[in-house]
Amino acid sequence: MADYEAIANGVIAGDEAKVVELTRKAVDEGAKPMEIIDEGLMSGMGVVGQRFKADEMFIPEVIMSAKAMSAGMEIVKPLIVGGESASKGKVLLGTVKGDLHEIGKKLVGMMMESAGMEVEDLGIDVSAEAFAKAVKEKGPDVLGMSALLTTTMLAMKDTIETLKEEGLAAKVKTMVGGAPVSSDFADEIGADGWAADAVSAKDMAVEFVGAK
Ligand code: B1M
Repeated sequence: MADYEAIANGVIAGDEAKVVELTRKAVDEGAKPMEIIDEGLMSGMGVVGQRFKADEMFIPEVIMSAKAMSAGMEIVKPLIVGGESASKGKVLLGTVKGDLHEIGKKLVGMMMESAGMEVEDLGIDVSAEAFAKAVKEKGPDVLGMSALLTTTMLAMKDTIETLKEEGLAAKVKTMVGGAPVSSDFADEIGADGWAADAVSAKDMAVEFVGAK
C-alpha cells in the first residue's frame, strides 16, 4: 500500500528528494496515478495552502513545496498521459497577466493530454496580447486561462475583449478556471466555459472539440 501520507508530508516539508523517492516507490508498487496526485501530492499542497493563509508558512517554503509537488507530478505524468498520436483537439493554456501560479494549470494540461488532446502551455504572466497572438498563429480549438489571485481575474476579461477586437473570439472556445474564478464570473466576462478542477476542465475541452 503506497504511503500517500508520507508523500503529502514530503510536499509540506518541501523535500523534493523525498517526494521523488516516495512517488517512484508508489508507482513501482502499482498505486493509481490519480490517487498519488489526489491523496499524496495535492493533499500536501492543500495543507501548505492552509498554513500559508494562516501565516504559518512563508513564500520561500511555499515555493519549495510547489517544486516538490511538481517533481512528483513529473513522475506521474507519463502514466496518465496517453500515447495516442491522433490529436483530439488543440488547446492553448496559460496563467493570466500578473499571476505566477502554475501548478493547477499544469494539472489541467496533463488531464487534457491524457484525453489525447494536443496541449501547448504558454506559461505564466501571459498578457491579453500574447494570448491573442498565440490564438492567431496556432489556431487552437480551445483557449484555457488560469488565475489564482482575485486581483488577476480581470485579466481574463481583457483577454476575451482583445480576442473580440481582433476578430478571433468566434474561432476559439474560451474557458477559465482557478480557485477564485466562478461560473458566474465566467458568464459575466463572456467566457464560453468554466471548470472547477482539472478533470472537469478536460471534460469541457473534449465537449467543446466534439461540438465543433
Ligand atoms: Co500564492 N496565493 N501567492 N503562491 N498560493 C494563493 C493562491 C492564496 C489563495 C494563498 C492564501 O492566501 N490562502 C492567495 C490568493 C488570495 C486571493 O487572491 N484570493 C495567494 C497569494 C496572496 C499569493 C501572493 C500575492 C503572496 C505574496 O506575495 N504576498 C503571491 C502572488 C504572486 C503572483 O502570482 N503574482 C503568491 C505567490 C505564490 C508562490 C509563487 C509562492 C506559489 C506558486 C508557485 C507556482 O505555482 N510555481 C504560491 C502557491 C503555491 C499558492 C498556494 C499555496 C497553492 C496554489 C496551488 O498550486 N494549488 C495557494 C493556496 C491554495 O490554493 N490553497 C496560493 C494546487 C493546485 C493544484 O490547485 O491552482 O487551485 P489550483 O488549481 C486547481 C483548480 O483551481 C483548477 O484545477 C486545478 C486542479 O484541480 N484550475 C482550473 C486551475 N486553473 C484552471 C484552469 C481551467 C480550469 C480549472 O480552465 C482553463
